[in-house]
Amino acid sequence: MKVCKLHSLALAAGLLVSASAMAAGELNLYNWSDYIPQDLLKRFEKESGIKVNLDVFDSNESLLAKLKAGAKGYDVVVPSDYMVKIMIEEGLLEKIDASKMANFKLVEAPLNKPDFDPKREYSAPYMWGVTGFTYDASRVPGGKLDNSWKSFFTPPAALKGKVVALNDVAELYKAAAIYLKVDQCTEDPKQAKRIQDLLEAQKPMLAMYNSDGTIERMQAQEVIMHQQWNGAAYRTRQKLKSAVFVYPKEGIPFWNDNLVIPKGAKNRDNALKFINWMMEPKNIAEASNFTGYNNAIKGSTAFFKADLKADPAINPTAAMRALFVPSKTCSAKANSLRDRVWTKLKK
Ligand code: N2P
Repeated sequence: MKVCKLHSLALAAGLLVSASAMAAGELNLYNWSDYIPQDLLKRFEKESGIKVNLDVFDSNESLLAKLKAGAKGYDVVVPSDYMVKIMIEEGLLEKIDASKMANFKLVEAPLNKPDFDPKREYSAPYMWGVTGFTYDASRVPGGKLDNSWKSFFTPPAALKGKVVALNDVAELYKAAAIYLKVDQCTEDPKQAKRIQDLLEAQKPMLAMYNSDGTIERMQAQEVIMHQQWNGAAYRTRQKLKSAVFVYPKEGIPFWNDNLVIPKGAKNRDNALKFINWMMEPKNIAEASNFTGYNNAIKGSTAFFKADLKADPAINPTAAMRALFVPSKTCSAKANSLRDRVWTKLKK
């Protein structure tokens, strides 16, 4: 995307451009939608003199496609765990040695040495969370659904057309694999077919596949059930008290998102400054308070809003953590099976 377009986007989003900001240059941030508060970006602009332009995406796969298509002009982008690994392997990332940054000492284990980038040469942590589903208890038969992926994949007939799945192949495929007890990286066409059948059977129950606007869609009671990230679920509950976020008993995908610099970024120094700044407890806490997700920075919970700190969906108990299923980076064979399921499903 051209900088002028980014600029107008940022203006539309209400970011301030001060004279000093122009002097220190710019930072083009490409983040998930609704995933960083404008006020925090404004404060960064004020403290650093760097003007931030924000553009947004809705899945790891769209981010990858964008970078592979040769998008230039982004200085910081925000891939999840498995996608960091893919991007490293594809040579799409700058080496940033995040582990040598001043604030890196605050990164808690295990995210100081994650499998996808064990020395933190290319990435620094942003938020972490899980992907379950939310339902509106005031509108489901009997007021309660089983804590199982079954409730989402084969919902009660009364929910027909009132269920939404994320428009995200990785998230939907992983959830289906967990429910069916299939390896998320299966290379067996028979197992992939089982996932296909489950998703095809679910499709007539769905209103749509969409990863954006999940909070508003639930709060407006346009739909009754939504596959959702836990932070979005927390935000949904701020207005819709009857919203219940489910940690399915079969397991729940666990993810963590990361700040990285794409190869050839023009404002590398500003990007490094931003990444280190985001590892300050107060700054990352402000992002958590807005997004409703936890983070890996020691001392940040002291700045959390009380209800965020108290919410087990965000600060999970040991029993809940036992249900976490981390993402794996699958083989090309597994990915092509998965992508075929998706293409067929979306036809
Ligand atoms: C928020 C995006 C959450 C990121 N809209 C999930 N990895």
